[in-house]
Amino acid sequence: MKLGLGLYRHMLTRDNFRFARQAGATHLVIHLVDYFKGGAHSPGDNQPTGSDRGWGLAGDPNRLWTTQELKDICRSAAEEGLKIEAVENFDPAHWHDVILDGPKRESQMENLKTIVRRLGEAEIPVMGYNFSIAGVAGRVSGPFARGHAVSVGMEGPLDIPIPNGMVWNMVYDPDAPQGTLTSISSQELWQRLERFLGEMLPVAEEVGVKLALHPDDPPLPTVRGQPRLVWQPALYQRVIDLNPSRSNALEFCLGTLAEMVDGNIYEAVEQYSRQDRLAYVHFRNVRGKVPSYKETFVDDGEIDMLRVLRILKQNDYDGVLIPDHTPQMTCSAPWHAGMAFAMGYMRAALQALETV
Ligand SMILES: [Mn+2]
Repeated sequence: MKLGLGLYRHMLTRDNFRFARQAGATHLVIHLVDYFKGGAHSPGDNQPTGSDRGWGLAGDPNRLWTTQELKDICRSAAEEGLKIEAVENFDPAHWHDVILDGPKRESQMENLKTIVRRLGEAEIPVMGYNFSIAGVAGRVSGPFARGHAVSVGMEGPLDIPIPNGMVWNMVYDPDAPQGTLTSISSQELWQRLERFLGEMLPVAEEVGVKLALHPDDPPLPTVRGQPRLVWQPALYQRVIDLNPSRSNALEFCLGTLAEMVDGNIYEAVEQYSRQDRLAYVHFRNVRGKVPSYKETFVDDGEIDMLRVLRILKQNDYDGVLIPDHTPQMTCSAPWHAGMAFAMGYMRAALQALETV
């Protein structure tokens, strides 16, 4: 297994590449969506939480990430000894009507195919995505983790409707007419995913890219009045069964899976790693379950992370693990310190795994 680090868009700098390598990473997962543009939300060095209006403004609908831009990032990373394993998340500006089945769906499907082809050209093997109307909404931050470290969690469901012009917890049209999104059925949302996969996977396969679905975080049956897809561990199987393509893969988030009320995290790891469908793993820990849980330091939650690693090893998982989120540590570099702690833990755990 390989150690990686996730970096937000504004963190794609030489210094952060060096930080990642110094912490033992050989791989990076990069975010190209700017989650921190124009919103009332957490500081830029924490994961976004946002307000009822989401994290902030989506990107430029008319500007897709270019092959050159992707290759430049890969080259800068390679200069520091790192490989880009994945791009995590499409920009809502580029695919809102794919999720919403709106009038721009056809042209936005072309956007997504173009992006995946460009990843192929840059030799980035994975595109992570989260097929969700409400997105990662409804979480709060506070001094929830060990030693009053600032962390993220949920303290009750959020079902206020989503305003027009917003999807995936970001605003793509600030001038949308007043009003809110109509709720759709779970069946309708699954049909949209199936259609998306049916059109995308042949392209992804052709260019050697895996599409990796993140489960719904937080994993409730509805958030903001809209259905969710993967909100119990068993629902990941439904995604795999929708389309047999080897490019139909999972962005396997241990934290989100452990927040789910049904199932068992170790059985889920066994079930999905045995099928060789994990594109990469979000290796984080948590206490509690929806609608009341808190993210913890990696060694301090309810998941036995070493047991998870042993199962992954038994099933020959050879992909990348990244910390995903971690509590902020009290110092002048709260994000970096939190990540360095998680990376040190992961590095030690992987070394221990090799010696037993
Ligand atoms: Mn995750």
